[in-house]
Amino acid sequence: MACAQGTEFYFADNTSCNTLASLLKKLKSTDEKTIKPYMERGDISKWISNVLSKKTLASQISKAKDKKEIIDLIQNQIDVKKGNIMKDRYKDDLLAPGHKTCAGCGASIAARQVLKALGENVVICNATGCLEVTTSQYPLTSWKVPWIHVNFENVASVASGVREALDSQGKEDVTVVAIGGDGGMLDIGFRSFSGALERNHNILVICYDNEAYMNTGIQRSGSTPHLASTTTTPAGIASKGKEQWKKDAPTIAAAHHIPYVATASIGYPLDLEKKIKKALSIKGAKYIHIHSPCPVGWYFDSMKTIEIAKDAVESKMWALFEIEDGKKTLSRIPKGIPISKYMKAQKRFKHLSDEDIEEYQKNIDAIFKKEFNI
Ligand SMILES: Cc1ncc(C[n+]2csc(CCOP(=O)(O)OP(=O)(O)O)c2C)c(N)n1
Ligand code: SF4
Ligand SMILES: [Mg+2]
Repeated sequence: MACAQGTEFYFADNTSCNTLASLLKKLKSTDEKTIKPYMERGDISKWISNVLSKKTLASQISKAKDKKEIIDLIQNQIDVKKGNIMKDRYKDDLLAPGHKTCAGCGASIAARQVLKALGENVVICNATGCLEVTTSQYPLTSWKVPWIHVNFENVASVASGVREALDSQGKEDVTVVAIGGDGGMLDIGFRSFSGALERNHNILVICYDNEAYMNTGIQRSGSTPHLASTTTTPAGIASKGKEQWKKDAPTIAAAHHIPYVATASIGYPLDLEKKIKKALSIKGAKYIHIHSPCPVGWYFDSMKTIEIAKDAVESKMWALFEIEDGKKTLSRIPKGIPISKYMKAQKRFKHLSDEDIEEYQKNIDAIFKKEFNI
Protein backbone atom coordinates (compact mmCIF):
# COMPACT_ATOMS: atom_id res chain seq x y z
CA MET A 1 0.00 0.00 0.00
CA ALA A 2 2.63 2.54 0.93
CA CYS A 3 6.16 3.24 1.93
CA ALA A 4 7.95 6.12 3.62
CA GLN A 5 10.36 8.12 1.50
CA GLY A 6 12.08 11.13 2.98
CA THR A 7 9.56 13.67 4.12
CA GLU A 8 6.67 12.34 2.10
CA PHE A 9 5.00 9.00 1.93
CA TYR A 10 3.56 7.24 -1.03
CA PHE A 11 0.74 4.87 -1.59
CA ALA A 12 0.89 1.94 -3.96
CA ASP A 13 -0.75 3.96 -6.73
CA ASN A 14 2.09 6.46 -6.36
CA THR A 15 -0.03 9.25 -4.92
CA SER A 16 1.55 11.09 -2.04
CA CYS A 17 0.08 12.24 1.19
CA ASN A 18 1.36 14.96 3.47
CA THR A 19 -1.52 16.09 5.60
CA LEU A 20 -3.55 14.27 8.18
CA ALA A 21 -6.72 14.92 6.23
CA SER A 22 -5.40 13.36 3.03
CA LEU A 23 -3.99 10.44 5.00
CA LEU A 24 -7.36 9.87 6.59
CA LYS A 25 -9.10 9.99 3.22
CA LYS A 26 -6.68 7.46 1.82
CA LEU A 27 -6.98 5.14 4.80
CA LYS A 28 -10.74 5.19 4.60
CA SER A 29 -10.63 3.91 1.03
CA THR A 30 -8.02 1.23 1.77
CA ASP A 31 -9.19 -2.19 2.86
CA GLU A 32 -8.12 -3.87 6.08
CA LYS A 33 -6.30 -6.69 4.27
CA THR A 34 -3.97 -4.30 2.44
CA ILE A 35 -3.18 -2.27 5.52
CA LYS A 36 -2.48 -5.22 7.86
CA PRO A 37 1.11 -6.05 6.78
CA TYR A 38 2.11 -2.40 7.12
CA MET A 39 0.64 -2.29 10.58
CA GLU A 40 2.55 -5.39 11.56
CA ARG A 41 5.85 -3.97 10.32
CA GLY A 42 5.12 -0.68 12.10
CA ASP A 43 5.39 1.22 8.80
CA ILE A 44 2.27 3.26 9.35
CA SER A 45 3.58 4.84 12.51
CA LYS A 46 6.89 5.51 10.75
CA TRP A 47 5.13 7.42 7.98
CA ILE A 48 3.33 9.58 10.46
CA SER A 49 6.45 10.48 12.40
CA ASN A 50 8.50 11.02 9.23
CA VAL A 51 5.96 12.99 7.36
CA LEU A 52 3.84 14.79 9.87
CA SER A 53 6.16 14.92 12.88
CA LYS A 54 3.39 13.60 15.07
CA LYS A 55 5.47 11.48 17.38
CA THR A 56 2.77 10.90 19.99
CA LEU A 57 0.25 10.01 17.33
CA ALA A 58 2.75 7.70 15.65
CA SER A 59 3.37 5.77 18.84
CA GLN A 60 -0.38 5.49 19.46
CA ILE A 61 -0.85 4.23 15.93
CA SER A 62 1.86 1.61 16.31
CA LYS A 63 -0.27 0.12 19.10
CA ALA A 64 -3.54 0.27 17.14
CA LYS A 65 -5.19 -3.11 16.70
CA ASP A 66 -7.03 -2.42 13.46
CA LYS A 67 -7.70 0.11 10.73
CA LYS A 68 -10.71 1.57 12.51
CA GLU A 69 -8.61 2.48 15.51
CA ILE A 70 -6.05 4.19 13.25
CA ILE A 71 -8.80 6.15 11.53
CA ASP A 72 -10.26 7.19 14.89
CA LEU A 73 -6.85 8.36 16.10
CA ILE A 74 -6.26 10.44 12.99
CA GLN A 75 -9.78 11.83 12.97
CA ASN A 76 -9.29 12.83 16.57
CA GLN A 77 -6.08 14.67 15.70
CA ILE A 78 -7.86 16.49 12.90
CA ASP A 79 -10.63 17.51 15.28
CA VAL A 80 -8.09 18.77 17.79
CA LYS A 81 -6.37 20.69 15.02
CA LYS A 82 -9.59 22.36 14.03
CA GLY A 83 -10.23 23.36 17.61
CA ASN A 84 -13.11 20.93 17.72
CA ILE A 85 -12.31 19.35 21.07
CA MET A 86 -15.45 20.92 22.46
CA LYS A 87 -17.43 19.79 19.44
CA ASP A 88 -20.27 18.25 21.40
CA ARG A 89 -20.68 21.25 23.63
CA TYR A 90 -20.20 23.84 20.91
CA LYS A 91 -21.32 21.90 17.85
CA ASP A 92 -24.19 24.31 17.21
CA ASP A 93 -21.98 27.32 17.79
CA LEU A 94 -23.66 30.51 16.62
CA LEU A 95 -20.35 32.31 16.10
CA ALA A 96 -18.73 30.63 13.11
CA PRO A 97 -14.98 29.99 13.10
CA GLY A 98 -12.70 31.69 10.60
CA HIS A 99 -13.02 35.17 12.08
CA LYS A 100 -9.97 37.36 12.48
CA THR A 101 -9.48 37.70 16.24
CA CYS A 102 -5.94 37.09 17.49
CA ALA A 103 -5.12 33.62 18.81
CA GLY A 104 -6.47 33.16 22.32
CA CYS A 105 -8.77 36.20 22.15
CA GLY A 106 -11.00 36.33 25.22
CA ALA A 107 -13.59 38.52 23.50
CA SER A 108 -14.40 35.87 20.90
CA ILE A 109 -14.62 33.20 23.60
CA ALA A 110 -17.05 35.46 25.46
CA ALA A 111 -19.17 35.88 22.33
CA ARG A 112 -19.36 32.12 21.79
CA GLN A 113 -20.37 31.48 25.37
CA VAL A 114 -22.95 34.26 25.28
CA LEU A 115 -24.50 33.02 22.04
CA LYS A 116 -24.61 29.46 23.33
CA ALA A 117 -26.82 30.62 26.19
CA LEU A 118 -28.87 33.08 24.14
CA GLY A 119 -29.90 30.76 21.32
CA GLU A 120 -31.15 31.90 17.92
CA ASN A 121 -34.13 34.04 18.79
CA VAL A 122 -32.08 37.15 19.19
CA VAL A 123 -30.96 40.39 17.57
CA ILE A 124 -27.39 41.39 18.41
CA CYS A 125 -26.37 45.04 18.28
CA ASN A 126 -22.58 45.22 18.34
CA ALA A 127 -20.55 48.40 18.94
CA THR A 128 -17.35 49.06 17.01
CA GLY A 129 -14.37 47.38 18.65
CA CYS A 130 -12.28 44.24 18.34
CA LEU A 131 -15.20 41.82 18.42
CA GLU A 132 -17.06 43.68 15.71
CA VAL A 133 -14.21 44.34 13.27
CA THR A 134 -12.85 40.82 13.47
CA THR A 135 -16.14 39.02 12.91
CA SER A 136 -17.74 41.09 10.19
CA GLN A 137 -15.29 41.89 7.43
CA TYR A 138 -17.58 42.52 4.48
CA PRO A 139 -18.77 40.39 2.71
CA LEU A 140 -18.09 37.79 5.40
CA THR A 141 -19.66 37.39 8.81
CA SER A 142 -19.25 34.94 11.67
CA TRP A 143 -22.63 35.73 13.17
CA LYS A 144 -25.28 33.11 12.51
CA VAL A 145 -27.96 35.27 14.12
CA PRO A 146 -29.38 38.68 13.13
CA TRP A 147 -26.63 41.19 13.88
CA ILE A 148 -26.19 44.93 13.46
CA HIS A 149 -22.97 46.88 13.54
CA VAL A 150 -23.47 50.02 15.58
CA ASN A 151 -21.21 53.04 16.07
CA PHE A 152 -18.70 53.01 18.89
CA GLU A 153 -20.77 55.30 21.08
CA ASN A 154 -24.44 54.38 20.86
CA VAL A 155 -25.03 50.64 20.90
CA ALA A 156 -27.47 50.66 23.83
CA SER A 157 -29.59 53.36 22.10
CA VAL A 158 -29.80 51.31 18.93
CA ALA A 159 -30.74 48.22 20.94
CA SER A 160 -33.52 50.25 22.62
CA GLY A 161 -34.80 51.24 19.16
CA VAL A 162 -34.71 47.65 17.91
CA ARG A 163 -36.66 46.62 21.02
CA GLU A 164 -39.34 49.23 20.29
CA ALA A 165 -39.57 48.15 16.65
CA LEU A 166 -39.91 44.47 17.52
CA ASP A 167 -42.48 45.16 20.22
CA SER A 168 -44.55 47.22 17.82
CA GLN A 169 -44.60 44.17 15.52
CA GLY A 170 -45.72 41.94 18.37
CA LYS A 171 -42.32 40.22 18.58
CA GLU A 172 -41.83 40.59 22.32
CA ASP A 173 -40.31 37.11 22.46
CA VAL A 174 -37.18 38.15 20.52
CA THR A 175 -34.24 38.94 22.80
CA VAL A 176 -32.39 42.18 22.04
CA VAL A 177 -28.75 42.40 23.05
CA ALA A 178 -26.37 45.35 23.06
CA ILE A 179 -22.77 44.17 23.22
CA GLY A 180 -19.62 46.25 23.25
CA GLY A 181 -16.18 46.55 24.73
CA ASP A 182 -15.30 48.47 27.87
CA GLY A 183 -14.36 51.58 25.86
CA GLY A 184 -17.47 51.54 23.69
CA MET A 185 -19.90 50.63 26.45
CA LEU A 186 -18.57 52.21 29.61
CA ASP A 187 -16.62 55.28 28.47
CA ILE A 188 -17.58 56.69 25.10
CA GLY A 189 -20.96 54.95 24.99
CA PHE A 190 -21.73 55.60 28.63
CA ARG A 191 -24.51 58.12 27.90
CA SER A 192 -26.27 55.62 25.66
CA PHE A 193 -25.67 52.79 28.16
CA SER A 194 -26.95 54.81 31.10
CA GLY A 195 -29.99 56.05 29.16
CA ALA A 196 -31.10 52.55 28.18
CA LEU A 197 -30.74 51.29 31.75
CA GLU A 198 -32.51 54.30 33.23
CA ARG A 199 -35.45 53.79 30.84
CA ASN A 200 -35.41 50.12 31.88
CA HIS A 201 -35.65 49.06 28.26
CA ASN A 202 -36.25 45.33 27.94
CA ILE A 203 -32.78 44.55 26.59
CA LEU A 204 -29.69 42.69 27.71
CA VAL A 205 -26.57 44.85 27.77
CA ILE A 206 -23.25 43.02 27.72
CA CYS A 207 -19.78 44.46 28.11
CA TYR A 208 -16.86 42.22 27.22
CA ASP A 209 -14.14 43.82 29.25
CA ASN A 210 -10.58 43.48 27.95
CA GLU A 211 -9.57 46.46 30.05
CA ALA A 212 -8.41 48.84 27.31
CA TYR A 213 -9.21 50.15 23.83
CA MET A 214 -7.61 47.19 22.12
CA ASN A 215 -8.79 47.68 18.58
CA THR A 216 -7.02 51.01 18.22
CA GLY A 217 -3.78 50.06 19.97
CA ILE A 218 -4.19 49.33 23.70
CA GLN A 219 -5.15 52.78 25.01
CA ARG A 220 -6.28 52.94 28.65
CA SER A 221 -10.00 52.95 29.42
CA GLY A 222 -11.94 53.63 32.61
CA SER A 223 -11.92 49.85 33.03
CA THR A 224 -8.14 49.47 32.84
CA PRO A 225 -6.87 48.30 36.23
CA HIS A 226 -4.77 50.47 38.51
CA LEU A 227 -1.05 50.46 37.56
CA ALA A 228 -1.50 48.61 34.28
CA SER A 229 0.82 49.85 31.56
CA THR A 230 -0.97 50.80 28.34
CA THR A 231 0.11 52.85 25.34
CA THR A 232 -1.42 55.98 26.90
CA THR A 233 -0.31 55.15 30.45
CA PRO A 234 3.11 53.71 29.71
CA ALA A 235 5.13 52.59 32.71
CA GLY A 236 8.54 54.23 32.89
CA ILE A 237 10.71 56.42 35.06
CA ALA A 238 7.95 58.95 35.70
CA SER A 239 4.97 56.62 35.87
CA LYS A 240 3.91 53.25 37.23
CA GLY A 241 1.09 52.86 34.73
CA LYS A 242 -2.55 53.89 35.08
CA GLU A 243 -2.99 55.98 38.18
CA GLN A 244 -6.73 55.56 38.71
CA TRP A 245 -8.53 52.45 39.94
CA LYS A 246 -10.84 50.43 37.68
CA LYS A 247 -14.26 51.97 37.16
CA ASP A 248 -16.90 49.97 39.06
CA ALA A 249 -19.32 49.61 36.16
CA PRO A 250 -21.55 46.87 37.63
CA THR A 251 -22.30 49.00 40.71
CA ILE A 252 -22.96 52.02 38.48
CA ALA A 253 -25.33 49.89 36.37
CA ALA A 254 -27.16 48.69 39.49
CA ALA A 255 -27.58 52.30 40.62
CA HIS A 256 -30.04 52.67 37.71
CA HIS A 257 -32.42 50.40 39.69
CA ILE A 258 -32.52 47.76 36.97
CA PRO A 259 -33.69 44.26 37.90
CA TYR A 260 -30.53 42.32 37.15
CA VAL A 261 -26.78 42.96 37.09
CA ALA A 262 -24.10 40.26 37.05
CA THR A 263 -20.40 39.84 36.48
CA ALA A 264 -18.96 36.83 34.69
CA SER A 265 -15.70 35.45 33.38
CA ILE A 266 -14.83 33.42 30.32
CA GLY A 267 -12.90 31.18 32.72
CA TYR A 268 -16.23 30.03 34.21
CA PRO A 269 -18.50 29.39 31.19
CA LEU A 270 -21.23 27.53 33.08
CA ASP A 271 -21.63 30.41 35.54
CA LEU A 272 -21.66 32.83 32.60
CA GLU A 273 -24.28 30.85 30.68
CA LYS A 274 -26.44 30.47 33.79
CA LYS A 275 -26.40 34.24 34.27
CA ILE A 276 -27.32 34.93 30.64
CA LYS A 277 -30.23 32.49 30.90
CA LYS A 278 -31.39 34.07 34.13
CA ALA A 279 -31.25 37.50 32.47
CA LEU A 280 -33.44 36.19 29.65
CA SER A 281 -36.12 35.25 32.15
CA ILE A 282 -36.32 38.80 33.53
CA LYS A 283 -38.21 41.69 31.91
CA GLY A 284 -36.51 45.08 31.83
CA ALA A 285 -32.89 46.14 31.47
CA LYS A 286 -30.22 43.62 32.40
CA TYR A 287 -26.47 44.16 32.50
CA ILE A 288 -23.76 41.46 32.37
CA HIS A 289 -20.10 42.43 32.58
CA ILE A 290 -17.72 39.74 31.28
CA HIS A 291 -14.03 39.75 32.13
CA SER A 292 -12.31 38.83 28.82
CA PRO A 293 -8.50 38.64 28.84
CA CYS A 294 -6.63 39.90 25.79
CA PRO A 295 -3.24 38.23 25.14
CA VAL A 296 -2.13 41.04 22.85
CA GLY A 297 -2.93 44.00 25.09
CA TRP A 298 -2.07 42.31 28.38
CA TYR A 299 0.99 40.65 26.88
CA PHE A 300 0.66 37.02 27.85
CA ASP A 301 1.03 33.72 26.03
CA SER A 302 -2.12 33.16 23.95
CA MET A 303 -2.34 29.57 25.26
CA LYS A 304 -3.06 30.98 28.71
CA THR A 305 -6.25 32.98 28.20
CA ILE A 306 -8.47 30.73 30.30
CA GLU A 307 -5.82 30.27 33.00
CA ILE A 308 -5.43 34.05 33.27
CA ALA A 309 -9.21 34.49 33.40
CA LYS A 310 -9.49 31.97 36.24
CA ASP A 311 -6.54 33.46 38.11
CA ALA A 312 -8.24 36.87 38.01
CA VAL A 313 -11.22 35.38 39.82
CA GLU A 314 -9.26 33.22 42.24
CA SER A 315 -6.96 36.11 43.20
CA LYS A 316 -9.92 38.51 43.80
CA MET A 317 -8.84 40.77 40.94
CA TRP A 318 -12.23 40.04 39.39
CA ALA A 319 -15.26 39.13 41.50
CA LEU A 320 -18.15 37.03 40.25
CA PHE A 321 -21.43 38.31 41.67
CA GLU A 322 -25.04 39.21 40.98
CA ILE A 323 -27.00 42.28 42.05
CA GLU A 324 -30.73 41.77 42.36
CA ASP A 325 -33.07 44.27 44.02
CA GLY A 326 -29.99 46.16 45.11
CA LYS A 327 -28.56 43.10 46.91
CA LYS A 328 -25.08 41.99 45.90
CA THR A 329 -24.35 38.26 46.18
CA LEU A 330 -21.02 36.60 45.51
CA SER A 331 -21.39 33.71 43.03
CA ARG A 332 -18.00 32.16 43.67
CA ILE A 333 -15.81 32.33 46.74
CA PRO A 334 -12.28 32.90 45.43
CA LYS A 335 -9.47 30.60 46.52
CA GLY A 336 -7.45 33.68 47.39
CA ILE A 337 -4.34 32.88 45.35
CA PRO A 338 -1.77 35.71 45.48
CA ILE A 339 -2.37 38.44 42.91
CA SER A 340 1.33 38.17 42.08
CA LYS A 341 0.55 34.92 40.20
CA TYR A 342 -1.98 36.75 38.06
CA MET A 343 0.14 39.86 37.57
CA LYS A 344 3.48 38.26 36.90
CA ALA A 345 2.04 36.34 33.97
CA GLN A 346 1.28 39.63 32.17
CA LYS A 347 3.74 42.13 30.82
CA ARG A 348 1.38 45.06 31.47
CA PHE A 349 2.25 44.63 35.19
CA LYS A 350 5.87 43.64 34.65
CA HIS A 351 7.26 46.96 35.89
CA LEU A 352 5.78 46.48 39.37
CA SER A 353 8.13 45.59 42.21
CA ASP A 354 7.31 42.99 44.86
CA GLU A 355 6.53 45.89 47.24
CA ASP A 356 4.13 47.44 44.70
CA ILE A 357 2.34 44.11 44.35
CA GLU A 358 2.20 43.66 48.11
CA GLU A 359 0.58 47.08 48.44
CA TYR A 360 -1.83 46.19 45.63
CA GLN A 361 -2.71 42.94 47.39
CA LYS A 362 -3.60 44.86 50.57
CA ASN A 363 -5.90 47.15 48.60
CA ILE A 364 -7.62 44.30 46.80
CA ASP A 365 -8.09 42.39 50.06
CA ALA A 366 -9.56 45.50 51.70
CA ILE A 367 -11.99 46.09 48.81
CA PHE A 368 -13.08 42.46 48.91
CA LYS A 369 -13.53 42.51 52.68
CA LYS A 370 -15.66 45.65 52.47
CA GLU A 371 -17.78 44.35 49.59
CA PHE A 372 -18.21 40.71 50.56
CA ASN A 373 -16.91 40.43 54.08
CA ILE A 374 -14.39 37.69 53.23
C1 LIG B 1 -16.59 58.07 17.91
C2 LIG B 1 -15.44 57.15 17.67
N1 LIG B 1 -14.28 57.39 18.29
C3 LIG B 1 -13.23 56.55 18.10
C4 LIG B 1 -13.36 55.49 17.28
C5 LIG B 1 -12.16 54.58 17.03
N2 LIG B 1 -12.29 53.32 17.73
C6 LIG B 1 -12.76 52.23 17.13
S1 LIG B 1 -12.72 50.86 18.10
C7 LIG B 1 -12.02 51.76 19.35
C8 LIG B 1 -11.63 51.10 20.65
C9 LIG B 1 -12.62 50.10 21.13
O1 LIG B 1 -12.37 49.80 22.47
P1 LIG B 1 -13.37 48.87 23.26
O2 LIG B 1 -14.74 49.36 23.15
O3 LIG B 1 -12.83 48.67 24.61
O4 LIG B 1 -13.32 47.51 22.42
P2 LIG B 1 -12.04 46.59 22.13
O5 LIG B 1 -11.45 47.06 20.85
O6 LIG B 1 -11.12 46.73 23.28
O7 LIG B 1 -12.59 45.22 22.00
C10 LIG B 1 -11.87 53.10 19.01
C11 LIG B 1 -11.26 54.13 19.87
C12 LIG B 1 -14.58 55.27 16.63
N3 LIG B 1 -14.79 54.22 15.83
N4 LIG B 1 -15.60 56.12 16.84
S1 SF4 C 1 -6.34 42.67 20.39
FE1 SF4 C 1 -7.12 41.44 22.11
S2 SF4 C 1 -9.36 41.71 22.13
FE2 SF4 C 1 -8.57 42.42 20.12
S3 SF4 C 1 -8.80 40.62 18.77
FE3 SF4 C 1 -6.69 40.60 19.60
S4 SF4 C 1 -6.82 39.32 21.46
FE4 SF4 C 1 -8.93 39.90 20.89
MG1 LIG D 1 -11.72 47.07 25.34
